[in-house]
This record gives sequence, structure tokens and C-alpha cells, in this order.
Amino acid sequence: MAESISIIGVPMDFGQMLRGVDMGPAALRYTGLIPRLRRLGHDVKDEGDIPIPVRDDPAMEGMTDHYVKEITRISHDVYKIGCRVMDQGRMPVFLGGDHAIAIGSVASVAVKEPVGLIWVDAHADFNTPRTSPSGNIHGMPLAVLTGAGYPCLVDAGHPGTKISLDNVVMIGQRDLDPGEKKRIKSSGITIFTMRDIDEQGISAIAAQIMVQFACLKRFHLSLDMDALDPIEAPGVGTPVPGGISYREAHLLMELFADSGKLGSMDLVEINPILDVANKTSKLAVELILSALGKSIL
Ligand code: NNH
Ligand code: MN
Ligand code: MN
Ligand code: MN
Repeated sequence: MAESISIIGVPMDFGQMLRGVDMGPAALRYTGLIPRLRRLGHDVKDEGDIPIPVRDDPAMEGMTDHYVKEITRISHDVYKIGCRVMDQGRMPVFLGGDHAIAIGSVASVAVKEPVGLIWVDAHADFNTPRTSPSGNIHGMPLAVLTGAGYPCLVDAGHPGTKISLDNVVMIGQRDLDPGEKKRIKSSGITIFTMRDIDEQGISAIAAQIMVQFACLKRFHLSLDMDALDPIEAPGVGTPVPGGISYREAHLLMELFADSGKLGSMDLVEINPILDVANKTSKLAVELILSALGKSIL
């Protein structure tokens, strides 16, 4: 189905320690994301990039505390533009940046009605400041969205929890921190780790998710490119071996497209500096196209 899509670049790298992930939106545009979406028949508007302070700027020197203040302010900005796009009846596609951009993006799509949230990632991003070994905020957005962690981040956009734990599904995990594991187990959140993918296959998992989301009108896909195997997606800051294969990822996107319920998405964590000939962006664009209706036949 032809959609009205708005592309929102969020070149934010404050959620982790490596520069480079701020070039994600540029790499995805360079790879032809917008014309290729148009060729699929979609009406695509490029909303440009949200202005983000550059970390190398001498004015930023001495900033510590994992950039919580900067990320809070940027999350408000992401939220505002996401809300505007939603009000216009358009589908927002957020291009990161690191995964902390999801604090604002997911908040903005869950304002009017409850939505499902599918977190495709090698990691769970379910740390709080207490459980995080790194302190990096990109390891926390799913915890924040479900109401745990720095209060200023939990309250970004509008005060309080944005997504109920019952409406969240994680897929692709294979690197969890000890305290994070405990939080996942006690939360009762639905998680399909790499072992579950190996045992059940991606299509059976997608079918289970659609049963869980049967009462919801739409869902948001938050796709961290490190969910994929580093052989396919080397351009990420925290690669973890043993990930989702090229075809598994495509099939998952194709099944999401078939569901007719994909309402919005994030594509995050591409770091072109660490990439091999833009391989990760090329794959990411292919995956976005599959999620938005590109089919083999
Ligand atoms: N779990 C680790 C942390 O909290 C790594 C998170 N890194 C990610 N998350 N790329 O998707 O720091
Ligand atoms: Mn992530
Ligand atoms: Mn990750
Ligand atoms: Mn610290």
C-alpha cells in the first residue's frame, strides 16, 4: 500500500562513546533511500536532520554524565517533530544516530493510542543507571520507554511511561548485562533471543508477535543494525557475532509489511566510519524497502 512517509534524520551520537554514528542519516540518504522509496510508489517527504550539537566542538568540552542533559533536550525535539508528522497523518521513519533517539521517537508515535513496539537488537537496551556497566544511554532506551531510569528521560516529551511492557517484543538478543538479564526476567517482557530464532525460525516468531499484537492497530519497529550478523552489518559500534542473517532479516521485514500494521520505525546505530564500503547502509536501505512493501515477486 502506498504510504505518506516522512524521513526524519537524528544524527545524535551522545548515547555511546564512538563518533561516527552521527553520520548514519547521511549514509542512508547517500545510499538512495528516498528515491528508492518513491520508486516503490510512496509519497516521501524528507524532513531533514534535527540540529544536534557536535561533540568535537570545543564548547562541548568537559561535558560528562553521559550527556543526559543533551539527550533529554534532543529527545524533546525528536518527540515534537514526530508528533507533528503523526498529526499530519504521515508515517515517520527516524534515521539515527544511536539508539537513544528512540526515547523521543517512540514517545511521539504512542501519544494517541497504545502501539506495539518491536525491538530488533543484539542487545536489550533495558539497562537502568544501576544495572548499566557502561553508563551509556543507548543501552537504556527500552527501560526508559517502559518507565525505568533517569526521570528526565522517562518524562521526555510528556511525563511518564510511554509503552506498556505487555506491548513490547524484543528480537535478536545475544549480549545482555547481568543486571539487565534480571530486569528482563522479572519484567515478564516478551523476548525472542538468537536461541529462539535458531529453534523456532523467524516466520513462526513473527506469527506469535502478530497474535500478541492482535488488539493493537499498529506497531513501531525499532531496528538496531547490530541485530544483524557483523558479517552482513560490520558498520556498527558494538558488533556481536552470531546475529540475524541477511535473509532472516529480510523475511522479518517482509512479514511486518504483510501484517499491514507497521506504523513507524527507527533505523539506528549505523557507523559509517567503522563500515566496509557502506555495506551496512546498503543493507539497511534494503531492509527499510522490504518493511515498506518491496517484494521479490
Ligand atoms: N548493554 C550494553 C550497555 O548497556 C551495550 C549496549 N549497546 C548497544 N545497544 N548497542 O543496542 O552499554
Ligand atoms: Mn540498541
Ligand atoms: Mn545493539
Ligand atoms: Mn559513569
